[in-house]
Amino acid sequence: MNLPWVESPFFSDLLLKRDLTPEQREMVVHYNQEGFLLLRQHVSHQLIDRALSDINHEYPANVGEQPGRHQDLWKKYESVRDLASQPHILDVLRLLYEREPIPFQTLNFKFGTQQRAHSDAIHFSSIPARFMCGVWVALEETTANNGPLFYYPRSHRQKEFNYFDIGIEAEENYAEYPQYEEFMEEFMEANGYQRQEIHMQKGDVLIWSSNLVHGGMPIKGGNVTRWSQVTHYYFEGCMYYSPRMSDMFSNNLNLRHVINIATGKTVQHSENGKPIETINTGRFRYAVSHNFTLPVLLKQVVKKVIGYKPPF
Ligand SMILES: O=C(O)CCC(=O)C(=O)O
Ligand SMILES: [Fe+2]
Repeated sequence: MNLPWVESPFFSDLLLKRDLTPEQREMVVHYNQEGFLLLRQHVSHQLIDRALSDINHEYPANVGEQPGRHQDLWKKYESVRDLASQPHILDVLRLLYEREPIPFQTLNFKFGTQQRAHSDAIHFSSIPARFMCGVWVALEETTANNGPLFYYPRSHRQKEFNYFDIGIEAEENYAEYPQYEEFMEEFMEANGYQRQEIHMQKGDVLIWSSNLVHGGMPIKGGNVTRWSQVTHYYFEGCMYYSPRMSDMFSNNLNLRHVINIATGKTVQHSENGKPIETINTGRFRYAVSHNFTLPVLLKQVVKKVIGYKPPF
């Protein structure tokens, strides 16, 4: 199957063919079954303190004030980059996905996000599917008070729902997003998934698979911080796109410009390892097959951009 082996319906057979330590076996089985993996004390407190002192001034004093969230601070701070490319975490991801991991986006939060249930697969998907995951690092302890993470164990096995599935149109802003969140909440409830809240210590790491439904609990404790970093990862050898902004009906994918945080280099889209050229036409970045010629390329662009199919 063209899927990560930990997501394969043939996982049990594949597991027999792997030469793993008991600890590795436990990790991959848990990830396969539950869709997440908790690694306790996997990031040094020294690195976390360095990151906190770098980014502290980027945030307002109080919960609710903006900006509560910063995307891609890795471009500015080496400590954020280091958190996103921890060798030991990369090794665990290689074990789980058997492809080279690509950290491509960081989000740093001072306060709990209180985000409603969602799967990251609405924002980031790949072809072949599911070569994506989130890695959440606790930069301080999370408790019932400061808006800890929650997830629905085993929800990763569900279909990757997109806007088309629930009858709303692709969009660049977030106007329709609450409809998607409502759908996900209702779907979890109607299908018997149980929400679990997780409390973590500074230095603990949670890996969630691309389609695990998760979010942030309400902040109950008033003006309390919840410093955290999420890094989103892709894996080599895929096409990378954003379902939320793609027209899934006509298969017009909003391809992403992916930069590998660990190397600073742009990542080549590819079809099972064969390079795919892409053309940025504004809203959509079109894919052109790996064996294209100039006329084929022109034809594709003309057809996609003005909807006219040239007779050559
Ligand atoms: O930190 C949180 O509360 C949730 C973050 C999240 O869902 C994400 O970054 O994908
Ligand atoms: Fe998320």
